[in-house]
Amino acid sequence: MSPRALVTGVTGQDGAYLCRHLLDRGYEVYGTYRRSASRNLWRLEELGAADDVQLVSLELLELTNILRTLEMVRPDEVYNLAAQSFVGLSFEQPIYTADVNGTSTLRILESIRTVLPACRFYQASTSEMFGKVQETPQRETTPFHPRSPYGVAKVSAHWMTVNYREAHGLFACSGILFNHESPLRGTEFVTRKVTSTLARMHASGAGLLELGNIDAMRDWGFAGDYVEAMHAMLRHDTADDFVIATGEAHSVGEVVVRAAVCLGWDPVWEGEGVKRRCLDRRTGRLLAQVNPAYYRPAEVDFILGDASKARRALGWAPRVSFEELVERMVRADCDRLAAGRPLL
Ligand code: NDP
Ligand code: GDR
Repeated sequence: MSPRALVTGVTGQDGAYLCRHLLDRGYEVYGTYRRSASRNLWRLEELGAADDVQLVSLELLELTNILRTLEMVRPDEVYNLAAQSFVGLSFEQPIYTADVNGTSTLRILESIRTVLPACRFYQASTSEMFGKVQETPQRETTPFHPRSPYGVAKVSAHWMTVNYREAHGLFACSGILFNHESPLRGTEFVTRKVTSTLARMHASGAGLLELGNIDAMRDWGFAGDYVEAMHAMLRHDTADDFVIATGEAHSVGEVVVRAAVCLGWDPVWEGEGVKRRCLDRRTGRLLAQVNPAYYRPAEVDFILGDASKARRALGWAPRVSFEELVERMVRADCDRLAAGRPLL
């Protein structure tokens, strides 16, 4: 019999890549979506997985929805990817974010304990838990200091996952993933905001990219590589927590430069502080500028992960470089525009 997986947040970036990965390995895949939101299946469609995933409507805030879904699907593995995942928005909607990202993980763990205690559980934890970093690079033992309601909620979900493993013996893993991007990334996140805006500016000859903190440094990998690590954690002989990262950091300003180069521009950042602007040296065209409206009330300045435990125990390593990642994203946005498709 095929193994059966339940993936929450199947309409998101990681949900789509993980479903593709599991389907390719013979899994029967059930994906949850919110009935209250429009059913945006474009990511699953781009990966050719929309017809093969069995969709189940599930609201994470409703305990009985979770219990009923577990009883109906009876999965061998649950991947909890659903979340209010935009850090910036969590400052505006902290209570909702705490409930969806924090307490909902507890709802799922408690439901698994009650209905299906042998089921394996993956929690989508994050480098945002390190926030104001206590050491560099960050590893599984680095203390947390989250800098946003999003990060605080994810710390709570992480410790609940550890607690259900220790207290109730659940096979529960927490994957501490650093930023991972792809052509399927939402346009509210900075990498895709850069590639979609610059691609549109390139095609139309008009427009301007406005950004907040261009000095923020992130350890950026490719989402397709990272979902392989999620699966490997649940296939490992013991439940554990793992940092997943590339070990290389780049600034937001570098993402702009790399994307602009892919589009044939010769970009350079100039000026100071909020007056910083990125120009095309050849034509003098203004490509990007800083707009303090995009600054966050508290920022994560620099994060860098050490994934050596995952490399040793799971045999996992990233394959796509930063340069190739940005290039793939720019190319995908240009192709969508050329085909007259919207940049979703
Ligand atoms: P996305 O924002 O692309 O996807 C989030 C998913 O969660 C969407 O399917 C969304 O549904 C769903 N969702 C949101 N709120 C609810 C709710 N109340 N009930 C049910 N479903 C809901 O995120 P990613 O795919 O990028 O990330 C996946 C997970 O990994 C998230 O938990 C994120 O916090 C975490 N993470 C992501 C990293 C990254 O760099 N991408 C790094 C580390 C952790 P809808 O489409 O209806 O909005
Ligand atoms: P992050 O990703 O907060 O790291 O969370 P995001 O792409 O939103 O921001 C990265 C950095 O870029 C700076 N920045 C901007 N960010 C956005 N979105 N828009 C801008 O205009 C802009 N200008 C500068 C931000 O201040 C920040 O420093 C992502 C999410 O996927 C989380 O769910 C996940 O947990 C973490 O990555 C790891």
